[in-house]
Parts: sequence; structure tokens; C-alpha cells
Amino acid sequence: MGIKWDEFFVTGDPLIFASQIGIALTLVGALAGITYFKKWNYLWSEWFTTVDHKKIGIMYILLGVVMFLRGGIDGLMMKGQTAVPENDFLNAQHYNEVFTTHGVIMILFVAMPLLIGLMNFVIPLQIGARDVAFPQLNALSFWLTVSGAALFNISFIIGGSPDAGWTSYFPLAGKEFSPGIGNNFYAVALQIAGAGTLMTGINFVVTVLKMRTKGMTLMKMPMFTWTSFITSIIIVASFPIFTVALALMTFDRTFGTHFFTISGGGMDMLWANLFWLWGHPEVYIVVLPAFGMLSDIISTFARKTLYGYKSMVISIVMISVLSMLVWVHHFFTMGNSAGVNSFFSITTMAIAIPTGVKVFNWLFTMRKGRIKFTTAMFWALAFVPNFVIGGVTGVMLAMAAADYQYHNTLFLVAHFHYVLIPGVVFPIFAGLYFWWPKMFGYMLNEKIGKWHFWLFVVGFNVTFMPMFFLGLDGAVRRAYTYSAETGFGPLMMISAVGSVILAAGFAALVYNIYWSARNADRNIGNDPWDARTLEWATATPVQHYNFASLPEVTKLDAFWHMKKNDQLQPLTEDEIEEIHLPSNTWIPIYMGVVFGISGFLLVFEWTIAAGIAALGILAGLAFRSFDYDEGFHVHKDEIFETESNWRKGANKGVKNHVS
Ligand code: HEM
Ligand SMILES: [Cu+2]
Repeated sequence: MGIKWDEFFVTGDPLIFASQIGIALTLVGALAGITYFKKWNYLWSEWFTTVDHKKIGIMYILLGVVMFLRGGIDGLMMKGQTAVPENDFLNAQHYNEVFTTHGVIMILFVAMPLLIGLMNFVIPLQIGARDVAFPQLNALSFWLTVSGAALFNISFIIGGSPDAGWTSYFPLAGKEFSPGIGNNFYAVALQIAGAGTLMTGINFVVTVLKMRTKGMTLMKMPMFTWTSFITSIIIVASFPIFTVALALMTFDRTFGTHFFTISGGGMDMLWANLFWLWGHPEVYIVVLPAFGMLSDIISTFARKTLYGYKSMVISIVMISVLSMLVWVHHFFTMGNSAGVNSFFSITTMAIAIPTGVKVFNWLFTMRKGRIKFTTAMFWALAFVPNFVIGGVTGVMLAMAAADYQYHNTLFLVAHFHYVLIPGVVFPIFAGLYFWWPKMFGYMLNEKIGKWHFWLFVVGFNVTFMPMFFLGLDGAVRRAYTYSAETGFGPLMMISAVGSVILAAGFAALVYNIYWSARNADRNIGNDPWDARTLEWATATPVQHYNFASLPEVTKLDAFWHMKKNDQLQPLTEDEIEEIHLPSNTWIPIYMGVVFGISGFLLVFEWTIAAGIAALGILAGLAFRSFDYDEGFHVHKDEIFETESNWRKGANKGVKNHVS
């Protein structure tokens, strides 16, 4: 229907043309490389069909890092464009596309996959389990996320990018003002990825409730497990709202309904409300697991039990409840009564209370601790002051009357980057440095890590601090240029220089991964940080069955107490039993592919073809229903042998690495 073939490839922009060629060459190169080195079989059987939470976690992390490159390039392009007044590096349309894809990719395909990746790898280990509750569903979640990400990312070379902002407000995002198919990519790709995320939420709620090892009561769970649990509940509560909103958007854009158009009897504010009913909780979905990782990392390197554990738990529960009650603060200026605005002002400010409790708990954990200044701890230390700037400016924005001044300015952009980068990206980096040895069997280099740290933190502040002042001076967000008379030029230039330093920091991380993969010491023992929680009780790298016999927990920081009380007995042969594990399956990746294909056809509004392709989804479901594979057993002898081997060398790394 409607779409002409000559609109299939995006043409006419030299930048995009160059990337089209670049992407084509990279793809061909990668496929040729895999074929030449005969890696297809390995990739298929070890990774693409895996249901192992650890491998799925690592693939999520890879996706997040690659998407960070894409989203980061978008960010740099915007900074390049606004570095000087009246620049014409990007035109208005291209700028609209770039801030839209940047925002969507950073939130949904960088922050989410990196966090869910770490959750996948760590949570089953932290609770002493062999996998998540539903391993196949977990693989399906992953492949739907990849499918959505791929669909969203090709928009800029095929069909055209969405350009109505990551919020995609109506009427702008509707057919009338966005007649091309760009915004269909938003509706369809996020629908597919969102379905995957919803399944992850369900999976982790059940995993934490049902799969904890003996003795691990709720109040003995490590903080990362707690926050991931609460995040999963928020996912289950809020993602269905987004699902509905996106479905209505697709109906409006593709099938001519009018849920969100006033002229047809709909309401554009309905979209704004539905979007933020999901969108605000989404912010807590990403920030809570990050808080949890920091809590575990800070208590490890301060070498103390987390201060105020109970108040931490109460705070995250409070935050999760409040997160559902604040969404209107995103549109104080869009015609609510004073009473409504006051209500949402107050609920928003109330979030500062549990958040403040957490900040003080982290500080008190460090107080009088013998702090080890590892790279992971550096990120945790930098988090506190930088995140507080984000939090305090958030309270400023929460004052509805004052928001009439701040709304839609670069002040807001600076605020949420001060929340998202220190509050989510710093902790993710901390988590990567911290859990990397468990994931890969070697540590990331600490010296290159410090370069990564300083460049990134300094670059971040130089980029975003000026934006507060620009915003207060009246610089609006989402504007592709400004005149020289505004006087914004100098601060904009400083901010652009900052983004280059920031990019150099990220490059240092990529280099660190490359360097460490080649040169790092492989002989690090299973507990290189002298850590506190159960994931460190496993072999490094972790056996596919995680624990030969499931550990029993009596206290918070279980592993720490086991070490202190000499309870790390060598495993005896009669303690070992056969272990049952699920088999690999091709169905999840197949579902990702068919969802991607039918999604692609739906984006182009070839609805009949999309319907036919969707039969492939039904076929996948049918195959799954008749799949009687019962999994496989790992034999006692095999377990005993591997366990005795790694246990001989266990813990010898401790002294060298935590100094
Ligand atoms: C890595 C360096 C980054 C740079 C240089 C950067 C830069 C920018 C710029 C210049 C804008 C748009 C300003 C305007 O309205 O004209 C923006 C918007 C945005 N950024 Fe970033 N950013 C970065 C990282 C991130 C991260 C890590 C996240 C989230 C986890 C993020 C989320 C967003 C969102 C949601 C928007 C709003 C998009 C919209 O207006 O629809 N950014 N960023
Ligand atoms: Cu909000």
C-alpha cells in the first residue's frame, strides 16, 4: 500500500550515503570473516541457540556496547552541529532524526540491554540458582530485543528515521504531520523489543521469588538482587501501558483510526499520558538496578556490610510506588489545573526522600571503611556527587510554576543527562569492571580503566554543565541551530569540546577490552576482589551449571561469612548429584527473525505481506508446543573432575588484586 519503491533506500544525504556503504562493507566483511574462520557452527551452537543465562547476559552486554557506539555518534553529531551558531552540518530534518534515534537508542537499546545483561549474568549466581526460572523465555526476550534494535537501527538507511523525538508526541507523530514511514519504525520496533522486556520482567520476578537457594530469605538477598526484583515488578506494571499506547499509535498511523487526533474525536493528550505512565517508571527501571550494583560494589570495596540495609529496601519499594504517581511532571505546561499540577509537584519532590536516604546510606557505608580504590570503586565514588546534581535539579524542575521557565530548554537536557549518565552509565561501567573477571576469566586493566574514568567523567561534566546555564538563558532543546546574537556560541563550543573528551573516554573502554582480552593475566582465582556475595563462590569462568551443589545461606553477605568462618569446605564426592539442565533451542532466534520480518513489512504498511509473515510466528509457537525435549544431565564424575580442578587453584588471586 502507498509506499513507492524509490523511497525504499534513503537517498540524497552524503553522510547517510557514506554510512550505507560503510555498513554494507562491514556486514560483508563480518559474514566473510565468520565463514573464512569457520565460526558459524560455533556461533550457532554456543551462542545463538543458548539458553544459559550467563551467555545471554554477555550477548545483551555486547548489544548494549555496540548500540552505545551508534547512540554516541548521534550525540556527537548533535554537538558538532550546535558547536557554532548558524552551522549547516546537519539540516533541521536531519537534526530531528538524530535526536530522536539518539534518545530511543540510549534508553532502550543501551541502558536497558546493559542492565538486563548484567542482571542475567549476576542474579542467578547471587541467589545460588542454576539459571533463571524460564531459560527459553529468557532467550526469546533477548532475540526480540535484538530484533527490535535491528529494525529501529536500519530506519536511517531504509525507509527513513523517525523524527518526532523519543517521546513521539501527537499530533506531530501522527500521519498528518509525519506522513513518511519513519515513525512506523518507532511504533513497531519498540513494540517488538518491549514484548521482550516484558518477558524479562516476568522471568525475573519468578526467578527471585522461586529460585533462591536454601536459607536466602528476602531480607538476606544482595542489594542488586533486590533492586532487580523491584525493577522487574515495575516492568510488569508499566510495559503493558507502552504496549497498548504503541498499538494505538500503529492503528492511528497505519489503519486510519483516531485515538490521538482531535479532529477525529480522539485526544492527543491521551498519548502524552500513556507515554509517561510508562516513561517515568522506565526511568526507575534503569536507575534501580544501577543503584543495586553500586550498593554491592561500595560494600565490597569499603569492606563493610551495607549501611542501613533495611532502609535501603524500604526506599526502593517507596521509589517504585512513587514512580507510578509522578508522570504528569513531564507536562506541567500543557494545560492541567493548578490542583493537578500541585499534586504531581508534591509526589515528585517526595521521591527525593527515599533517594536521599540511599545517598546517605552509601556515604555511611564508606565512612571508616578501608576503601580500596579500584576502577569500579572510582565509578561508584564519582556517582555520588554527579548524581546529586541531577537529583537537585530534578527537584527544581518539580516545582510546577518554575517549570514554565525550564520546560523544553537545555536545562532539562542537562538535568536528565546528569541523572542518566552518573546514575546509570557510571554504575554500568562499575559493574563491568567488577564482574568482568567472573564473566571472562580475566580482569580489565586498571590503568587503562583510570584513563577511561577520568576522560569520561571530565568530558561528561564539560559537556553537560554548560547546558544548565544555556537552558536558563533560554536555549531551547531540539533546536538545530541558533543565531550568533543569542550569545550561546561560547558555551555551546565548550560543551562540544566536552563531548569529544567523553568520546575519548569511551574509546579508552573499548581499547581496554581489546588490550585486556589479549594481555590480561588468566590466573586470577575465583574471587579476585575478596567479595561478599555468592557469585564469587563459583569457578572463574563460571561452569555452565553454576554451582556443583547449591550453597546454603545463613546471613546477608553470605560468601563473606563463609570465608571468614572457614566454611568453604572442599566438595566431597558424595555431596555431588547429577545436574539437570535445559537443552539449546533454535526457536527463540527464529522468533526474533520472523518478528523482525513481519515488523519490517508492517513498517512499510504492506499489511497483507506482514500478516502472511506473521504466520511464521504462529508456526514457532506451534513447534514450541510440540517440543518434548527434556534437557540433559551432567554426570557426577564430570562434575567432580571439573570441581576438583578449579578448587585446587581457588582464591589464590586475592592478595595480588585487592591492594
Ligand atoms: C554519550 C554522550 C551523550 C551526548 C554527547 C548526548 C547529547 C545529547 C544531545 C545534544 C541531546 C539533544 C539536545 C537537543 O534537544 O537538541 C540529547 C538528547 C537526549 N539524550 Fe543524550 N547524550 C549522551 C548520552 C546519553 C545517554 C547515556 C542517554 C540515556 C541513557 C541519553 C538520553 C537522551 C535522551 C532521552 C534525549 C532526548 C531526545 C529527545 O529530545 O527526544 N543521552 N543528548
Ligand atoms: Cu518523570
